[in-house]
Amino acid sequence: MTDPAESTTGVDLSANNIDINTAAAPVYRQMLDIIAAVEPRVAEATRQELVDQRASLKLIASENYASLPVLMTMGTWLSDKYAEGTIGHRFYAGCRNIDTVEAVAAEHATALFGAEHAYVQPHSGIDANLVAYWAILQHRVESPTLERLGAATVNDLTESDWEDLRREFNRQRVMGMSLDAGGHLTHGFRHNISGKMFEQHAYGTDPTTGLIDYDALREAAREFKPLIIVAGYSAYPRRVNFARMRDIADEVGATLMVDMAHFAGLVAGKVFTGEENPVPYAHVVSSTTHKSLRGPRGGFVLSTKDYAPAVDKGCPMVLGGPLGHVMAAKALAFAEARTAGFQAYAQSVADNAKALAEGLLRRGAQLVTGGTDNHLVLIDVSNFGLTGRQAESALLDSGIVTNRNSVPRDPNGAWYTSGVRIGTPALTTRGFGAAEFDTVAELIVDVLKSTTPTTTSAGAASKAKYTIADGVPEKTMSRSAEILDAHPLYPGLTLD
Ligand code: DSN
Repeated sequence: MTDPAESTTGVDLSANNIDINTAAAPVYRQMLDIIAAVEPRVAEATRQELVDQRASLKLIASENYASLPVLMTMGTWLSDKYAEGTIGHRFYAGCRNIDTVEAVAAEHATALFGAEHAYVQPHSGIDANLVAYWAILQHRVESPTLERLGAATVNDLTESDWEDLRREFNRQRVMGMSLDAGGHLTHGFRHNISGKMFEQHAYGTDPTTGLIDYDALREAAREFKPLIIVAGYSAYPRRVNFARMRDIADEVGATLMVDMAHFAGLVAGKVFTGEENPVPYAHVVSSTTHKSLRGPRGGFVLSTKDYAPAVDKGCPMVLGGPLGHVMAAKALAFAEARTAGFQAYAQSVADNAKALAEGLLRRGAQLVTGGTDNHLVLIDVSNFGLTGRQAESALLDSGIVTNRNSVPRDPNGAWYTSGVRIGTPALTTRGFGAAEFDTVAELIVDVLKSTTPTTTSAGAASKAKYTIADGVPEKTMSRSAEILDAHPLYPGLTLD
């Protein structure tokens, strides 16, 4: 179980000798009054969001609750400053305070992850991946091309040299995990610019075990010869061996890029160590700050020294001006993640996911890969006769917030899907332990067993419509309220 002193704020309250949640209550009440004076609907939606988050079982694997100090740090005038460029090398005057917060955030990030370099400007995970891709392209393609053409910088290129360089960029290849195996759109898929920048080859998982088949991946990489191999996922419920991924990348001359957005908190919290820690093995690591890492909404990139100069060109190469207030909040989140309390939290996230998986399996749910050893579980809801969309909606009707997700070789495609993805980071922050997650498993299975697809006019089962047995949503919400009330979110923060 997470230490209660840290369970809902992320900071050691006793060390600060202050109850941050209670101290923040009048501040937030005044803040909402001030916002309401300009646009009451925004103030009301902000207040209601807290009410909603407090009252629901938040099980979206990519969400969490940041500490109040992290949230507060985002609401300052650091937002008002332009600071394109890097620390001490800006395109605008007057950036000394932005330099300070960016340097502090980078210092904490490098120490936390043991990285050679950290770039904390990306605004999101997609942005972090774009920075990483362009850094790899600059390092691996642009620099050698400039050298071959005898140019010191791109400014020295003639028009026909430019044509050469563009052709070099255009024929690059990337390998990423397939979407239905749990990969992410930004790993070379067509709904993201990465799918238009690169020729992509997806690697899947073994049809029997559901696990990454490293031998098959090696064979495919030998054949495809990618410039970049991307490891990382958003819906794969298992750990990855990054030493093996690096070995494959080295064999085929690829750069290993790891997108650790989902599991950064487990790396920071030393749950993923040795060959499961991507940082010593990847050339470039991208991430978000707001998922299991429990920081503000944003991204960052870690890299080896070799890639650092190219990574630092992120803004203005592919990013808008850095968000000073968010970099400041990232600094706080990284500092929080360096505490022993965060390590205990991260371990609980993984332990709770196991308890949730066991509770689901015991009650007849079918899980992709048969379980989990990270922070998420993927239920294949087809054995309840449902699509992922129906399951997601029925659970939401019952106060359980999840999201539908494809399962490997999903017959229902990416819109309806056959899966529901469930994660433990947020409710672990509220202090849920194994017993509470077992109750969560019971509630989920009750709802799924009580839901039936509606029959269409043609007599077939609808993929979207459903009915839930009378009283089940109400009963579920009342059971949830008992455990949620026992683990309040930001206790002491009263807004009425
Ligand atoms: N939206 C994130 C997730 O839910 O996994 C990734 O983009």
